[in-house]
Amino acid sequence: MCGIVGYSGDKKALGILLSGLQSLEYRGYDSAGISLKNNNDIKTIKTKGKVTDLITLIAESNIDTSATIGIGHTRWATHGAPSSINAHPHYTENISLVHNGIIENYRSLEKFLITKNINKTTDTDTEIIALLVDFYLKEHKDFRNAFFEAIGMLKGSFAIAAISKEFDYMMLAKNESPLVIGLSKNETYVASDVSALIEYTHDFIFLEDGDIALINKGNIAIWDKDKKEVKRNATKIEWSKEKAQKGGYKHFMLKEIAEEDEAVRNTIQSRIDEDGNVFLDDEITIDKEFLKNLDRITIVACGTSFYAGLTAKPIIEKYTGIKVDVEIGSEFRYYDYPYSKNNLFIAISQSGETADTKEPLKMAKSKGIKTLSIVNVKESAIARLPDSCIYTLAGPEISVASTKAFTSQLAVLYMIAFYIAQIKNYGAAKKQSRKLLEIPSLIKKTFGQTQETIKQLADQYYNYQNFLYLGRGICYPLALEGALKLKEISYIHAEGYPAGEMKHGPIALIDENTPTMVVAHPKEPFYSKSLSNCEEIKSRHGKIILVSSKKTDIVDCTIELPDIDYDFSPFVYIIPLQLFAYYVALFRGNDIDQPRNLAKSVTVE
Ligand code: F1P
Repeated sequence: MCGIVGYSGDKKALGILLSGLQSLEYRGYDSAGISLKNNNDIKTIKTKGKVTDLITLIAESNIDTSATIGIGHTRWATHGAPSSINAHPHYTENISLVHNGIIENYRSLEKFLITKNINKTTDTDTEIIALLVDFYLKEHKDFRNAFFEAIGMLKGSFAIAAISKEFDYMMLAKNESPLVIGLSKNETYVASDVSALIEYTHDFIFLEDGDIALINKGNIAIWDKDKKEVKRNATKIEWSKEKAQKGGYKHFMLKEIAEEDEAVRNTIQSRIDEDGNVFLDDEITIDKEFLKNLDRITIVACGTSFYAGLTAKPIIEKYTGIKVDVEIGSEFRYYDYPYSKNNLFIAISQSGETADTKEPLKMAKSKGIKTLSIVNVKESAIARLPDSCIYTLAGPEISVASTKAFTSQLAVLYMIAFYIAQIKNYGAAKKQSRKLLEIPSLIKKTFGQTQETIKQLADQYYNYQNFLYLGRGICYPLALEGALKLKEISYIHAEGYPAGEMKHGPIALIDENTPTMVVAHPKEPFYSKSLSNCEEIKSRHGKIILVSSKKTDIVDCTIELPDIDYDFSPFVYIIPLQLFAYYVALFRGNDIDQPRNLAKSVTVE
C-alpha cells in the first residue's frame, strides 16, 4: 500500500500535495516525494522517512513552488528497501511518475528494456514503468500514446499518475489499486482515496480497473480497458476527513478485514507465477543447499503471529517433509531449545518490534542458527536482525487486533513451504502453489457473503460472557485465533480447543450460557467428528454456530463459506471469526481499534 496525490489546476500544487500525502500516511510512511511541473521542467524532491521529513527538505531547498501541476507519493515499500533513491516519484529526463501496487512482470519488462540498452538504477518495480513510458515517448513523441503503450505491457496491480516535461496534461492508470479523481471547477485532483481530497471537493469519480485517464486542469478524458473513451459518473461523498481515512468504515479493524484480499494479493502477486513457480531467491539469501537439507524449522512468534505459525505448520510439514516446531516467544526465550543440525529459525511479527519475538531471534543468531523473519513493518528490528526477511505486503495495520497481517503471514508461510518444496524438486507442491493465486478472490467473496449474517448473529450473541471455540486439524489453530480475537476486542472470555479434547475437560463448561463456535471444513473425517461434537453440545443445551462450507441442521446457525481446498481453507475460514469478534465488540460499545490494556507493538517483556 502506498498513497498517491496529484493536482492539475490554477492553484499552487505543492500545499495540496503535501496535505494530501499527510492524510494518506496511514497507507504507508517509509518514504515520500513530490514532482512539480513548471513550464517545460519537472523538479523532484524525495526522501526516506515521513511526509514531515519531506516538508523539511522542501523548505531547505530552493524549489520553485509556483507550479500548478504536480504529483506526490508516500511509500510502503514492496520492491526495494525504503531509501531516497527507491522513493517515488521515479523519473527520467522527460517524465516523472508515482505508483501504488505491484508490477508482476517487472522482471520480463526489465529484460526487454535491457535489450534497448536501458538499465534501471533503483531496486523498484516502479522505475520500470517510468523507463517504459520514457522509451515510448521518445518513439511516439506523444505522451498520451506513450503512456497507453507502456501501461498495456504491465501485469499486476497499479494506480499510476504521470507527468511529462513537454505536455501539460497528467496521465493516470488504474488496475486493482485504488485511484479516485476529485472534481472542481477548472481543476482536477487525484488520490488513492477521498481522504486526501475531502477538504477540496465532495465530487469524485472512482476509476475502474483497466481505466486510463487524462486530466488537464478541469478537463478529463477516460478510456476503459478496451481503450474506448467512456464517461464515468461522479459520486458525491460528504464524509468527514476522519471517516474518509477509514474508507467510510466505522473502524480500521473492519476496513482491514475488508482489505484482506488486497493484502494477500500484494503479498503473493510478484512472488508466484501462474505455473506455480515461487520467486523468493531475492529475499531468502540463505544458501539453497542448506535449505535443501533442512531437518527442522522452528517458528517463534506471539499472539496472532504465533497462530499464523501454528496454522501453517501442517502445510509446511506436508509439502516439505520437514518437522516444524511452533513456539511462543515469551516461553522460548527462557528455554534451552535443542536445535537440530540443519535448523532454520523463523520469527513472525506484524510490528517487527515485539520484544518476546526479538529476543529469541537474537538468541538463535548468537548460536549460529540460520534465521529468517516474516514482518509487516519495514526496517523494524525483527526485519533487520535475521539473515533474511520476507515482508508481508499488507500495508499499515492500524487496529490493534491483527487481521490482515494474519492472512498475509499465512500467505508468506505457504510460499516458504512451496519454495522449499521447489528447491527439493517435489512436484506435488507446484500444482498446489498455483492455488494461492485464487485466494484473494475467495477472501473477497467470503467477506461479501458472510458479513450481514455475522452482524445479525453478533446481535443475538453479544451479551454472553463465555464462548468456546472448537476446531480439528487445520481448523484448530483457527479456533484459537478466533477466540483470541473475541477476547481482545469484546472482552468476552473465550477458549479455543481442539474439538477432540472437548470430552477431556471443557465439556464441563457447556450449558445454555456458553455458546460454541465450531470451525469445521467438510473434509472427512474431521467434519463428521466435529458434527458428533455438535451433537454432544446440543444435548447439553449449548448453542452452536458452525463455520463451514457445508451446512447442517444440527447446529443453531451455519455461517456458510465458499468451497475451498482443505489445505487453503484457513485464508477463508478465519474471515467470519474476525468479523464475528468485530460485530460483537461493536454491539457491546467497545473501543474496537484500541482495546483496553493492549498495544499494537509490545516492545516490553
Ligand atoms: C503480536 C501481538 C498481536 C496482537 C497485538 C499484540 O504482535 O500479539 O498479534 O494483535 O497487537 O501483539 P506482532 O509481533 O505480530 O507485531
